[in-house]
Amino acid sequence: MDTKIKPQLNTFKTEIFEGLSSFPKHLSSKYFYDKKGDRLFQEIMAMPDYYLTGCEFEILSTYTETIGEYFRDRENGLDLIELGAGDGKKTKVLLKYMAENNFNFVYKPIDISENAVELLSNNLAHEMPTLNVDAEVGEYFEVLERLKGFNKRKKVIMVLGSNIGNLKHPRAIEFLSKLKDTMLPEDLLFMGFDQKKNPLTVLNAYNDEAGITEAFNKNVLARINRELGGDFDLEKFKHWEVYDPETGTAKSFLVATEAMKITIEKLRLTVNFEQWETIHTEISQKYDDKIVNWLAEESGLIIEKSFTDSQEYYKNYLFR
Ligand code: AVJ
Repeated sequence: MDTKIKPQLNTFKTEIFEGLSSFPKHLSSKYFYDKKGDRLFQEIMAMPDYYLTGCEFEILSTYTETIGEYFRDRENGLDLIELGAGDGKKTKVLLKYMAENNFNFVYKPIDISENAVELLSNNLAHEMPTLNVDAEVGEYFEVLERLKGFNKRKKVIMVLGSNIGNLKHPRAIEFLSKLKDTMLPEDLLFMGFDQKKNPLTVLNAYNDEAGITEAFNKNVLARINRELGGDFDLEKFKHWEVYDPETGTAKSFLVATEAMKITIEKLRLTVNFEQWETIHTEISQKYDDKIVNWLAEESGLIIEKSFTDSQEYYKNYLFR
């Protein structure tokens, strides 16, 4: 474990240093996810305003058999690799179908949060004790190389939750192209993309009154305080969400409500904030068929099929 944590800590330090020294300031949303962040994200997924989880759950529950049968290989079985598995709540619908219908498969959940991977492994060991699970901690671009080792039989790569939405289009294309490079002709990629819709519906998903999204957004500052000896006063930052219906990009910011000087001991860094200065923390991209077609084309992937929920808020695409 130690060897896995150290390089991650260094990336964390380097990226925080870089982001807070830039103008305008930015911090990556991948750093939301520690024990506290995972718990906040679970609360977000349970909020009615955060429609994404319910929509994808509906899709997976409605089309379980169709999706599952695309995955099946009767001869050699398959490896089911999930990037950003989180709590696995939605995936379990498919896992149960596969387990009950004699699929021969290994489930390999990968997540950037060590805490999430540990909780999911323990949960599956209890709930589905016969399931073959091989969990791992890692971030997307880091685990891509390792996927090439899975070419002994069919593999299905899953990325649910519209997690790809955290990447701007050029980076998404880079990610999809690299996934494609690990895929053999029989392999599949199953991915969730939140769709463009009433702008207010999107905005409300990232702007709850209870302040759960705010706390989630601020958790990156809390982590800097906890792990790097920072002295951010979280009360002095405001969560701000914008959604641009033309580009389909939802963007999160933390806005400094007064001028201040922050010190981060372990980075030997002081950061000055002007009043109303921003830190950009996350994008949550929304898509339509045209954009997904374009992303697929640019990455050399072919859309085999897509599935949507009854409100057409969300889509899961099957690529080969
Ligand atoms: C897990 C990246 C898909 O962007 O919708 C939820 C994270 N951020 N509320 C998203 C998130 C604020 C979420 N993803």
